[in-house]
Amino acid sequence: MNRNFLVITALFISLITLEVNAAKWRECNGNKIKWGSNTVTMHASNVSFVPGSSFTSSLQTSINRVNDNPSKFNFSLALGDSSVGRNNNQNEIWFSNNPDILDGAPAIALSWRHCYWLFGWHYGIDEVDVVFNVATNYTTSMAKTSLWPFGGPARPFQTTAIHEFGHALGLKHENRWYNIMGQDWDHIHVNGNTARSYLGEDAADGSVHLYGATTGTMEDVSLTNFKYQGTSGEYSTHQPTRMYNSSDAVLSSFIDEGERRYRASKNQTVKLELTAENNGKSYQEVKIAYYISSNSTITTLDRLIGTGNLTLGRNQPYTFKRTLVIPGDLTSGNDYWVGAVIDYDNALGETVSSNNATYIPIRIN
Ligand SMILES: [Ca+2]
Ligand SMILES: [Ca+2]
Ligand SMILES: [Ca+2]
Ligand SMILES: [Ca+2]
Ligand SMILES: [Zn+2]
Repeated sequence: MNRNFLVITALFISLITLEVNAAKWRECNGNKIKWGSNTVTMHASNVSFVPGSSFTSSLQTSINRVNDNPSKFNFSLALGDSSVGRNNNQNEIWFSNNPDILDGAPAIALSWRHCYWLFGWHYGIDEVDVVFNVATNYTTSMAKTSLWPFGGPARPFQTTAIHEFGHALGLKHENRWYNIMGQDWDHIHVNGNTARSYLGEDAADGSVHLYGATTGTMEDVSLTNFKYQGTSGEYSTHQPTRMYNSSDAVLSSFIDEGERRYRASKNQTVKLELTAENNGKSYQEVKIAYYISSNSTITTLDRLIGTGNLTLGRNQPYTFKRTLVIPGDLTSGNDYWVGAVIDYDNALGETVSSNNATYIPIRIN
């Protein structure tokens, strides 16, 4: 085959790969539309976000989670704004019941941008307002029993806020992978009884595409028991990861306290499915260990049933299956949790280590 043709083909493929390995943003004649500064202040309404209230602390947590990104960009949050409005040259956050703003949405990020040519291209984000709908049943609780993805009654405020601040950072909706810029409320981490909101690998990668990698240190790998399901318009939809038999058939199961619990037998060879993410700056080769636990909190003190290695670039979440054998000395009829801890040997200095373990519930036949 012609040598030049091969080179051109390789270049073409690498360009395509770059395109698919990315979150989505707006462009102006090929330039990514973003803030002109790497630090942007959001001003919270003093009526909607009373200092000391649970929504105010939840808002600060959401900002912090977005700031757990490996790019140069950070938001800062200023409380006590006594006057908020659209297109007033201030970035603001408030709760509203105004259908002209929300059009039925649970929340919206309104952004004003410029893109024009005047002896060169001029482009950027000028203002973003994030408005939450007072009619949405938000909760600031991260207790599983409160939250939609675990059978609870309310939508997690933090996941929706992180999604909107993702827009404020410059990201558009993304429906190709498990990611916060799709359906936000089941983009979540859980270990034990408390869930945790987070930005996630794809949006972290998007932040670096827009603003460049931080010159400081930001490394973070994580596990979650959610994965990509499909698309709903511009949004990705997500579902819990599952347990399979050795032939990749999903094990029989039932819903137990809002989560799917799989039926497994002693000595059965099963496949545990989880999603691993690299939310940090650098490519990582990390160790992972698999455990069986008599409660839903997986730690390195639980019973070890396997170890392995993962290589994780920062691009998209990696959903994988791992073959494990259910121990023969478990008690029939009892509930257990099969889980994993990524970086169990703590070899990696991480910004966040509370997102390294997760589980899938089982009951022994
Ligand atoms: Ca204001
Ligand atoms: Ca404003
Ligand atoms: Ca445990
Ligand atoms: Ca971590
Ligand atoms: Zn959105």
